[in-house]
Amino acid sequence: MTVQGPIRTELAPGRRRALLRQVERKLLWLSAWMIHNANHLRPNRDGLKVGGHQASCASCISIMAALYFEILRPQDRVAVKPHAGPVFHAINYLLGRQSREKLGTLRQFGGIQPYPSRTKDGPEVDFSTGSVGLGVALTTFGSLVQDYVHLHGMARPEMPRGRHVAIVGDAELDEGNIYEALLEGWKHDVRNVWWVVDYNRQSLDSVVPDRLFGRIEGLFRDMGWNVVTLKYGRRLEAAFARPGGEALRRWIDDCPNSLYAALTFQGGAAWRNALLAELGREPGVRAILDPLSDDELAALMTNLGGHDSETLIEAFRAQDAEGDQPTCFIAYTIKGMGLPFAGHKDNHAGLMTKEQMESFRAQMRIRPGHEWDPFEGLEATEAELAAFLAGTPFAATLAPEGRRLAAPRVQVPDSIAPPRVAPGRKLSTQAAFGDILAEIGRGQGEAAELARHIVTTSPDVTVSTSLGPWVNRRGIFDRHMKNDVFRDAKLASAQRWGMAPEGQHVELGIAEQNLFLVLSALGLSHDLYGARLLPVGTVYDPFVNRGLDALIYACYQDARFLLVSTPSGLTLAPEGGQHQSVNTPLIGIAQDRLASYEPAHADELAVLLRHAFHHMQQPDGSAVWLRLSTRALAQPERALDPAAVIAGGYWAVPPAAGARIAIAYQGPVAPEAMEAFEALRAEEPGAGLLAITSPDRLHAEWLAARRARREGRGRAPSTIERLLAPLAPGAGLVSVLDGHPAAHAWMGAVRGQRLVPLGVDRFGQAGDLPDLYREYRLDTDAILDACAEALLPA
Ligand SMILES: Cc1ncc(C[n+]2csc(CCOP(=O)(O)OP(=O)(O)O)c2C)c(N)n1
Ligand SMILES: [Mg+2]
Repeated sequence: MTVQGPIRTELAPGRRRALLRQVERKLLWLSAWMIHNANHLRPNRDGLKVGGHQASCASCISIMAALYFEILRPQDRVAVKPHAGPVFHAINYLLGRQSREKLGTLRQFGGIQPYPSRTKDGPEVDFSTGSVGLGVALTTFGSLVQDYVHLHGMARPEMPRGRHVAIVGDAELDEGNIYEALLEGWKHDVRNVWWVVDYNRQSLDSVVPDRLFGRIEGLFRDMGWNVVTLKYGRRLEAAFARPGGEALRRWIDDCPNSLYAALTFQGGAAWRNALLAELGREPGVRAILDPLSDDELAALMTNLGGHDSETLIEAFRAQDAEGDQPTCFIAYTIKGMGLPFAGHKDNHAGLMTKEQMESFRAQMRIRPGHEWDPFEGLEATEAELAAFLAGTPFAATLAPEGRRLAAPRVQVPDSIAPPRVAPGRKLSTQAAFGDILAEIGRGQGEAAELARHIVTTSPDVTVSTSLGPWVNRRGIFDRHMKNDVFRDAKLASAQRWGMAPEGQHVELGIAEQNLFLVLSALGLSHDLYGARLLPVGTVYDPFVNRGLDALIYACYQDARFLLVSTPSGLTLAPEGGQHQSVNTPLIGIAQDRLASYEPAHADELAVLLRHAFHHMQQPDGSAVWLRLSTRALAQPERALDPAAVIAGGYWAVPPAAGARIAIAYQGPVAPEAMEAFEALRAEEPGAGLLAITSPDRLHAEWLAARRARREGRGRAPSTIERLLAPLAPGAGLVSVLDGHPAAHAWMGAVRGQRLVPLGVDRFGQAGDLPDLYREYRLDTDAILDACAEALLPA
């Protein structure tokens, strides 16, 4: 059942506030009940604690209620702090966008995820959250991409720019990626971003230090943000205005966070003791405190800005009127507000006991059996509450298709030609990438539409990853026109770096997490802003690791982009061990929703680039990753089967039926493999040479085929099974790549053949390729030694 769409009627502002407070009560109840239900009302079959965060939810009820029911408009996009997921789902339930049945499935298989998930929780989730800090930063880049779409004339005419709002846990501000994003946002003059900090001064383990926020506030201001601090609610402000009130304010201002939290937990009597002990002789103070019951005193002392809907709404509205300057609201709150463990430092994962839940139920006036009823226990009539909900701006429909927009696909030419290489000239995959993209950048013929929708981005390695010629053709994106000073002064440079709103390259500072967050935002543009972009991000392969959590996060959200990581592996020879990537092929295999490739030659690269632009637009597609190199190789003349390159491998030289041995290579070690193969063939004429373009795709298809067979959904062999079938059952297979050998080692299990995997399993070091290939056993001799080993009788 969903809440029925009610009839719109106008409500007086005062009445709306009263109804909002009732809705807050409902959100507090529903979020706590969802978590309670998950923990206590379902059979526990494995003895594991289910968990949940009732205190984190309670902390931000008023903030979220004020935003969703008064401030947000349909075009706004929100990242909800991970542990407030249940509040978010309860809000959608009240708005008729979430079903009652689903609310009961929190943390259950197939049910609502603990932390809001775009891919699993449906179209209401704008940004997934969970790994703290990333969702917050993503709002900045989402806003930038929204501007990009508008400035390129790709936005829907009827859809205005929305604000990007993050509801932020205060501990999230310890994550470094937040500051990287702040700095990058400042450079790009990002607008329309609000971060609302649920400042409960508690994280998971403890109460946070008192002086921290002064520092953080200063940082925001330095980055051009407005900072609005909402420390006290209306009732406390009223008390401060009375005689003795200033002393009370001073006392609270000076009260250490941990003492304040402890008194909150202890309640009214403890507040009175503490206040009287320190302020009892201050004129006027007793007149404020004495008339209040313990409960009233506790309510007064916890009347913080983040729990006072009028304070919140007034501040949001005032900021709204100011314009589009990025704004950080620091809303003071109490973790667990309204629940028995309010303020307790250990409450992060605390759950109400069954007894506590029963008394909470009584307090909320919920009858047994009516726990999920949307209006149960509230004073207002159902009709009035329904009218209130219908009157919230956010309840309006964003687009006919809902909050997840549809964008037409971009036409990709049937094939993309590899660069022409003069006979005898060698070419690296990185150079070929630059050439192909530059050619697309001419925007000629069939590639015109493709060229318009590509957006490139790079963390300060634009030129060194070969994007320069593309950028020269398509320009750098900036919200404002900025001339290229060098060009204007007629100083020679290969790069033309004028910036303009119509530019198609987003130049980033060096922080790799920002790269992946920008790719996330660009790669969700079709869903969020209704315009399909084809993002291409370049980075040095070893530094994928530096942004890895943000890359995983992008994939988790099903963002669609092309990652080009180059140069890679030992081929960065003179750069030494910190620049030579080893583990990236394994990341490529392990990462879901990311199809990873390492071509050796330019013709393969051209096939894969075309595939990437196509694949990232398919409903069942994914992001694509190409691992490239600066090692120039002689280019073969041949007709390639694109499907084989895309599937992950093909026989460069097919083996004879029943062959005893084959060599498999991946990427820029192709010449060593080919040379070893020629020597091997002299003795083993039936030997085969296998070109691997993607151990990831081969492995994924192998698993999928086995799954299909197990489940009776067809018996077709996977590509790797087909490829290895001609070899003798006990054949030897030597595999080699410039990366960790485990990327290939699994192939021995496909048909039980004897695989000797060569690759790099230790830190690299500076050198030239002959030295390094010898040291790390990737050279021709090592491959031949491995062949001998593979041919030894078992
Ligand atoms: C990157 C990352 N590190 C650690 C965690 C585990 N964790 C979840 S919540 C949390 C503390 C959250 O505190 P805060 O952001 O203040 O949220 P609130 O107090 O509102 O619950 C931690 C450490 C996580 N989810 N993500
Ligand atoms: Mg906190």
